[in-house]
Amino acid sequence: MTLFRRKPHRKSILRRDSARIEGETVEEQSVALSTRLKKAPEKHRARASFVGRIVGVESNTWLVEDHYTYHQPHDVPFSPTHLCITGGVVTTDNREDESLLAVGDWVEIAHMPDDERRGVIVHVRQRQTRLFRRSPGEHEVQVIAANVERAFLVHSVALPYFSRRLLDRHLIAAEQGGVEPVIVFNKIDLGVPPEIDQVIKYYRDQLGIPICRTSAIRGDGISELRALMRGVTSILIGASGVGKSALVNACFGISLQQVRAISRKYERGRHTTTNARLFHLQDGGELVDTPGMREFALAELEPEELAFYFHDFDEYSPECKYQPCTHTHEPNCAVRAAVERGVIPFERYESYLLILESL
Ligand SMILES: Nc1nc2c(ncn2[C@@H]2O[C@H](COP(=O)(O)OP(=O)(O)OP(=O)(O)O)[C@@H](O)[C@H]2O)c(=O)[nH]1
Ligand SMILES: [Mg+2]
Ligand SMILES: [Zn+2]
Repeated sequence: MTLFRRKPHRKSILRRDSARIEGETVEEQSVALSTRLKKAPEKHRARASFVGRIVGVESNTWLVEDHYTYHQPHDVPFSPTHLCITGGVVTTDNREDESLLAVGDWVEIAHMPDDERRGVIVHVRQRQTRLFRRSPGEHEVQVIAANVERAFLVHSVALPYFSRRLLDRHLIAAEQGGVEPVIVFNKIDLGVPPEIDQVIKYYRDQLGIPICRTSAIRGDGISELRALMRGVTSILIGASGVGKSALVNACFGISLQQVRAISRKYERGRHTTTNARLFHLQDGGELVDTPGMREFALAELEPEELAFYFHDFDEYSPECKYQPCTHTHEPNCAVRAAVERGVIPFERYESYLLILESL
């Protein structure tokens, strides 16, 4: 898979988070601290007493499993966690314009003096991969999860309706973040309409994306899904109501996550899961369940880069008369010709145009 190369990160960027340290005046202390830290970030990091991984979040508290506990074999899906906050100033090895913290991050933590189970996040380590989108109504890049290797892009046959456009966005986000995609087509017990089946097959046959057909209720495809989860950190993403949490429960064989019927009136999910949460699989590997995301606005993407993520265009785009070609209005565009011949489905090209317009 060709991955888009991004600009190198600036090391140890300082960030001030909403929770400020106490002091005479908050601003004064904060400014003084950052000035000091800019000169000696190592000193700041030296405060940390252990390393851990963020496995969940509850209001403003991050749930962190320490390195040692994290790497123990897991008979149960979760271990006791440290309740951590950000103590005013945090250094990070990641980009400044994206979420400071996300489930899956490896962080360095200082214990609270009076309580072993509480800590302050001092530093965020470099993310190896990150699944991100543009947060709704804001400009910040929202990291949905960090350091995940495989993303299950969950879509359902119906209830809610299957959206090819959302799938196309998911695929781009996975590639941008360096995460391997697997399409999970859930609720097959409801019957698979041939036209949707056709669409799904296109992604497997033309783009080589693995597909898992599942029914969380009946159990179809669950062992296949579990095999794909073994030994890696995976994440489930998809619109609310497609059955992500039901799949978590089916994979673990216990009721771990709350599952709720979709709204009859709107045929949409009810946003049952509210925060991302990481669980340990018994036979190795971790799985992150996430809240439903109906909107998936792409971030860090320039309009002229978009076509590179449509790999079914790859065969044709070198033949376009104008280079670079946006495949919209240019004469003698080989991609548009392929769409007219029907070798690239019109809906796929339409997805491209819609995303292009949104950028
Ligand atoms: N028929 C059928 N229903 C399913 C299947 N999987 C999940 N459901 C139902 O779909 C509804 C929503 O399931 P959830 O697991 O809560 O969906 P979710 O994707 O986690 O939704 P959010 O947490 O809101 O993002 C529930 O009523 C489930 O019982 C399936 O394979 N077949
Ligand atoms: Mg859920
Ligand atoms: Zn073209």
